[in-house]
Amino acid sequence: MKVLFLNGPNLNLLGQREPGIYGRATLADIEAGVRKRAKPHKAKVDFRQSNHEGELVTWIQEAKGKFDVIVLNAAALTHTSVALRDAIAAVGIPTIEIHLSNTSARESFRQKSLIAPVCVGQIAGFGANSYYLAVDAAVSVNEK
Ligand code: CA2
Repeated sequence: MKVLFLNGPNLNLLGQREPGIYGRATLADIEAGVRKRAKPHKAKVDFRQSNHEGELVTWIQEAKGKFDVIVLNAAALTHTSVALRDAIAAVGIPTIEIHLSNTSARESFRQKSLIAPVCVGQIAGFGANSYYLAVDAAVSVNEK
């Protein structure tokens, strides 16, 4: 099985600022943890980050026929992007929305996700563990 992990704007800054909210792990640390968690499942992982909405849309479109599950931390685009929502709906690949922080317990503008209605589920609030739990969720979604 092949899983595409996509990370949105500013997640390349992880570990450098706001450790109280997002933790001390860098995105490279998290990628290494995801690969470790995927190994026993024999799942192949592609792990990417972009600060550009259009690039994320292109990657979602290109995933069709190549990946079984998408795991998406769309970062701030979660709350604004109709384009990402439409891309997820268009490709029809089961997509899991993830967040480091518990977005439901934060500012009101973070409590609305435009992508949630087109995702199979959400994992939020567990820091880097949200990514590792998403590996298990991706495996179970693919077994359905
Ligand atoms: O909790 C999450 O994973 C978020 O997707 C993170 C986004 C935020 O806009 C979402 O509401 C929730 C922010 C990612 C930016 O990460 C930073 C990392 C270090 C310093 C500043 C921002």
